[in-house]
Amino acid sequence: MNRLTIFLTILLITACATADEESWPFVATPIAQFNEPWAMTFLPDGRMLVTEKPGRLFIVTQAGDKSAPVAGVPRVDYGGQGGLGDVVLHPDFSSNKIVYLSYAEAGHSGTRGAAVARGKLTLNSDGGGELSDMKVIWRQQPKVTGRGHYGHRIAFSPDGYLFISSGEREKFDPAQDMQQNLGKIIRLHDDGSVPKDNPYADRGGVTAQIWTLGHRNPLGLAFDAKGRLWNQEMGPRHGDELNLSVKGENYGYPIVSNGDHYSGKEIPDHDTRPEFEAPKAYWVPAISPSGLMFYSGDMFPEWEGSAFLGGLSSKALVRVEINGDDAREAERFETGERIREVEQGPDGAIWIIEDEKRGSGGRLLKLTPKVLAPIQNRPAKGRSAD
Ligand SMILES: [Ca+2]
Ligand SMILES: [Ca+2]
Repeated sequence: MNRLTIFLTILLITACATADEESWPFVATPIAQFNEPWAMTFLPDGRMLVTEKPGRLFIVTQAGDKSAPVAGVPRVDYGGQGGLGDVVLHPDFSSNKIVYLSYAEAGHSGTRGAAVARGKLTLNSDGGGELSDMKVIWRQQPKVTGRGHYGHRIAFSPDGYLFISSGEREKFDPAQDMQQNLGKIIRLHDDGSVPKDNPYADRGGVTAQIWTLGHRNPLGLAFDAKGRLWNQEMGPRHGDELNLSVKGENYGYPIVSNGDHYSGKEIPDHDTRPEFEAPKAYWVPAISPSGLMFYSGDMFPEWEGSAFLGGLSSKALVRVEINGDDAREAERFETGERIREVEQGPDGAIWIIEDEKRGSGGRLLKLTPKVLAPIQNRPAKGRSAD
């Protein structure tokens, strides 16, 4: 390319980005910046808990004021995709102050595994806080080498069960191995004990924890307004999925996928093996989903019931419309940055966290509806009746 072509290409890209933003029904306001942010959740007082992968947890106001790092975060195995992961509140947080953290935990001989710990968060008068009585209530078994595909998103069901997405740690077959809890979605009581009505409870061991199997790297787990559990997951080479996660079902990885192996080796598509649950929506090419939220707020009434997925490689916020059991991508807002996490705020604003941009952090952004033009600039309405 000569210089003029490069110049014109840059101009075109800039023009497109601007045109994109102009068409968005929201304004994206940067609120704060973090180093390798990974997950967030809202406290009852409207402030946020935000995790950073190297092992820090912050309390952040909606104006962007950040506390000192919260004390008492467990030691994490930081590296690759691993470190501090998700943060969620106990459904009775207002009375019991219990929070849950997921993170990569070191084992023997260079092995690692995701763990979930819970403890009490004490909020201090200076805007910060500390964790106490942290106790591990769940672990990936077995711990394996490598630093990828921990999954480890956490969600509480409306009836108070704790669900954890457990990635297959880039080892493929564990997703189908009922003696391991890798590549599964897990259902537990809030204290980590196994509910008696789990689909494989009578088999004991880690098998009893399993809610669904055949997952790859689920980086999003959320309940819709009807109380149904959904998970999204990274496909292999393409084939990212949004699944309705139904008790006891097998989602087929690595036997089937609408993507293929990175080596170029084909994986049969879902329609070749109808005995496995197929995704309700899938993406070829990949969007690389991270974060999952179902919208139920007042600020964007037209999006009631939609699922929102952050996109890493797609550098986008993806809106998926749900109709009964069907799901389809309805809109894609290309933000130009990798999106790691999506949440709905207490007032219905949408909050997103960008992924770390090599050495320069990732931003927390608040999305609110575009404000109407000032009254004097609006087209005259009803003048003739004056
Ligand atoms: Ca979250
Ligand atoms: Ca395939």
